[in-house]
Amino acid sequence: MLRRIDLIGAVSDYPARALRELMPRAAFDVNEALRSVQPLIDDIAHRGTPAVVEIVERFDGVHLEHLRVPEAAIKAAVEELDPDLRRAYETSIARVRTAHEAQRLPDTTTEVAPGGTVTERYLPVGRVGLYAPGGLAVLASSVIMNAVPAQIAGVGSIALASPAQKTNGGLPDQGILAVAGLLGIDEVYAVGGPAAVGMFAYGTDECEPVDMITGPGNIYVTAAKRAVRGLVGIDAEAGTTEIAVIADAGADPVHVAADLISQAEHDPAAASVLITDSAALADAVDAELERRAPAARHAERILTALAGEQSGTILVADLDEAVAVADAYAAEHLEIQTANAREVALRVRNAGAIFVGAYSPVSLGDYCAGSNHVLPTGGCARHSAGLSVHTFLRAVHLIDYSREALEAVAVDVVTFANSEDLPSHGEAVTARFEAR
Ligand code: HSO
Ligand code: ZN
Repeated sequence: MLRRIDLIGAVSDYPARALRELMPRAAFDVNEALRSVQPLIDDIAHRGTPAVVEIVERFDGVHLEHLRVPEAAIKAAVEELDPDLRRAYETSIARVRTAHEAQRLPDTTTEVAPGGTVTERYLPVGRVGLYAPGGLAVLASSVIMNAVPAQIAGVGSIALASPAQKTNGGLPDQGILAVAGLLGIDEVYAVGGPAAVGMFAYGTDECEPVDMITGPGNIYVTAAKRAVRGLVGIDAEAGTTEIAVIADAGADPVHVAADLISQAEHDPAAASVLITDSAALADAVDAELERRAPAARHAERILTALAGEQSGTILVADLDEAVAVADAYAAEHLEIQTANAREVALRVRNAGAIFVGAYSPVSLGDYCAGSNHVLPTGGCARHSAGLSVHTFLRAVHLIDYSREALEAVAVDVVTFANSEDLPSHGEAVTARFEAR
């Protein structure tokens, strides 16, 4: 079922880059998408609301009288919530809040020299635009994962945009509206795709511009975020979902197969990767995939994803090689289904999030673990982390030196400045100590 890549005993033969290139991964060409997206963004920058309305009409087939969703519609979505679904939403919100509260950072002041301090002050971004996709992926859970860290960081103004749904009278999806209501977000726009990104970045007469845009989306949303980056901050570029599983001979093939299928369910381009030192386990997982995948509700998508070049089984000699491969792949989600799973997990350097042992599947993290599910894809876990309270904070230094503290270090500033042929820098210090 999964194609096999045999690296048994050979992992350390490859230099880092060559090993990375052996990993199953599909090309993701954001710049190509940018060519069609840039004109839309430019149009919104110039014409504002009428451009947004036209783009929404063209791509989502909905004519909007107003971009903003009436607050009554958000209240109604909460009131109409099925009680079981409401409990699930509330469990998710509560756990994500609990886990993310721990990410808050206190301001810290360090005395660098007598009378000279540097204070690290964490300031929240002023206004954030959150994007929640529609299409294949109307994911209310992603609203929770974006909004809760922003709220805990202290972001004062949070707006949400999600595509107008023909099936919901031109409003965004009911689940998205209900979650917004439960989170206390009342500024919601029925705008999707690149139009939402353009609206947030440039602002229109109906929507104040934001300072930062976060939230997942398809390749066109990602391209739009790339187009406005710099004017506003953005979170990491989100690609298609990935799961990698390190499993040994003792792993349960049913768990492994079910988890590989769970993320393949997102998208025909999703990646499901098994890393194992046991050919018997690989065979058993394949057999289980053959059994389960065709019976799944989204069988077609899943089978396409599993058969794609981005998915596969990587055979290795032992767990050391498995960890080296996992580091080279740098999965968005990495599961460890081995003996001493926690010990193995602690050896991994590169992954968006690591799920330890038999009872921590990725889908727990997608909803109710408390962890964040907005994670780096496409190997970006080598240099980036998932969404967190830190995403919405800026560390600002406060520099506070007394006269004596400055005088004590003046000679070094002058010497350093002169060495860079910038003597006025030094004079800005010495001018303070000259007799006048
Ligand atoms: N696995 C997705 C998030 C998600 N799954 C939302 C279900 N709903 C990317 O981490
Ligand atoms: Zn998922």
